[in-house]
Amino acid sequence: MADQPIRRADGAPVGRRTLLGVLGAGAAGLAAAPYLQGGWEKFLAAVSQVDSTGLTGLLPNPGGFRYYSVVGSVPHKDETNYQLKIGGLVDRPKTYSLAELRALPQTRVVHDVLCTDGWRVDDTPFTGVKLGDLLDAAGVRSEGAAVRFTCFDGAYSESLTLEQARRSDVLVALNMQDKPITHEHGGPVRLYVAPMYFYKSAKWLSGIEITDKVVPGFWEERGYAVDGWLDGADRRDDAA
Ligand SMILES: Nc1nc2c(c(=O)[nH]1)N[C@H]1C(S)=C(S)[C@@H](COP(=O)(O)O)O[C@H]1N2
Ligand SMILES: [Mo]
Repeated sequence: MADQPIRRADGAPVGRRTLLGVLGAGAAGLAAAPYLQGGWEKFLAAVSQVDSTGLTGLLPNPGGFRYYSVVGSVPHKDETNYQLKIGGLVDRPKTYSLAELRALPQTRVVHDVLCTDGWRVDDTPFTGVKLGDLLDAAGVRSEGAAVRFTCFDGAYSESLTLEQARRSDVLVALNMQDKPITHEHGGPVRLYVAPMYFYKSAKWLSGIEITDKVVPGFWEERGYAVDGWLDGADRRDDAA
């Protein structure tokens, strides 16, 4: 399985060159600057987004995951200042603290994680609140048809149809690999969409808005499929 070429959900092979292409000329400046300005995290973020030389593969890569961020630095949040806002076409908009999310029933989903860039981490457990439970609590209005996700990095966004969002393997995740999600991996709270490519799993989740149609997310505005379903055996589509 691991030696098969990874294809984008629309069938096109995806590689670092695709990212380079969509990032365009602005990426060249980004590659050099953050390292000089200091901060290993910034350097990793920049390199992992723009490197086409294979250098990324030589960087520390604990557990097989790569660190991705479309911005150079992201504020740290924890139980003292984290907030998740649910609004849009709902009867009961609500802002959750981390403690409130932790107090809700937790679901553990174990699935293979696949990035369109070609790396994968098999059998990765994520634990958190079913997105469907939060939607039920908010009371989605009849005009609601899709969900838009926003992030406290101030840049990334994602989307799902309401039907996709209500699947039992779509989580507002608090734990990854049975530990609280680290800042690098999008903590304290990230989305986890198990049956889709990992770009759908927005890190640093801060907003869930019910909309009347799908609003394409950050990468989707740059050519990625809105429906990010994994293919064939990788999808292991056993959840309703
Ligand atoms: N906020 C935010 N979420 C994001 C991204 C990002 O750059 N910013 N990258 C996406 C992509 S393409 C992947 S593969 C995964 C990477 O998650 P990781 O950094 O925890 O490995 O996060 C997804 N969610
Ligand atoms: Mo990705």
